[in-house]
Amino acid sequence: MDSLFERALAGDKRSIARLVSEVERRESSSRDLMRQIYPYTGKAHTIGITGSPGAGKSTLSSRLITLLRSQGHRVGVIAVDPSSPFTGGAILGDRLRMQEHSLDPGVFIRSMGSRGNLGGLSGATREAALILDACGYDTIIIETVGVGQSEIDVIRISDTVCLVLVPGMGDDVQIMKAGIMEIADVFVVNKSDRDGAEKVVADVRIMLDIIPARPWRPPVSLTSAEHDSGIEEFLKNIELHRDYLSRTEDGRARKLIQIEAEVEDSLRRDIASRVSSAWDAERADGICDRIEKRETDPYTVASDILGRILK
Ligand SMILES: Nc1nc2c(ncn2[C@@H]2O[C@H](COP(=O)(O)OP(=O)(O)O)[C@@H](O)[C@H]2O)c(=O)[nH]1
Ligand SMILES: [Mg+2]
Repeated sequence: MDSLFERALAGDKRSIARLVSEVERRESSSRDLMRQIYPYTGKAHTIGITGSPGAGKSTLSSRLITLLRSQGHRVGVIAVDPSSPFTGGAILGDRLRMQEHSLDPGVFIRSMGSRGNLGGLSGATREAALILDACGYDTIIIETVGVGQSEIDVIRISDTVCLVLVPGMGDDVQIMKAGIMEIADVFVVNKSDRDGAEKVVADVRIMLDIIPARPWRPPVSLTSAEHDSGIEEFLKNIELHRDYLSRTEDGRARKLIQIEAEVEDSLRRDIASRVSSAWDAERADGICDRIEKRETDPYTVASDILGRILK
């Protein structure tokens, strides 16, 4: 075991940060690291917090951290934000909102851009969460902007998915967005200090009555992260879901979804990197000129490359 890993396991934040940077770079060397780490994982409860930008995910996370810390938990936070490579602003916002926890040795916070990360959240975020799990953070919060594919991905890396809604944002649309109802384990209507929050709660409950009932009925929390209200009940709902998972087949099914995703992502990543290096070599060799002259064709070239990769 290398000493960096040893120091990280002992809780040294700088070493943990270096490990996370290593998986974030997505180099093939990180695979060996993950192999070493994996046996130490599987203990943490992972909470995914998703919802539109500005819904209050970071503010809520910060409140949750305070509460979890008061109960003696060690908390890891990974904030994923697709907008970060362009503006940097959102990440700065997340940092500021969670700043008060940055000196707490029992809290580890990391922002990650999701740029270029095939499969959105998967990959680097999962591996970062596994690192935090191995390093003794028993509760891990993954904050992700709910756009496009990422909210669907969040189920592949979280035990409990929390969907944050707010009044005045075209709520029906927020709720109806494909797949959202199905993946949320806990609903949170934040900004209860604003008009219309109760209406959103009622709308969510109506929606839950309409969709086919499942053994776990997602509870709906009403919070004002800004005014620190409703956070205890929100956390209680998360804990109810965690307990539900621990005593039912649904819990095992969720774990299997995550494991399948781990293998599949790793496989895809491996194949993708081999394809691109084989293709780069072929291209540098002038294969496109040969195709243009009709000496060969794209289909033969592709299957030749694949044949060589799989050999
Ligand atoms: N009025 C009100 N504003 C809030 C509440 N929670 C968060 N905010 C504000 O909403 C803005 C976005 O919050 P942030 O946590 O960064 O949202 P995120 O993009 O989902 O992470 C910030 O200006 C917060 O201060 C709340 O409960 N009520
Ligand atoms: Mg945020």
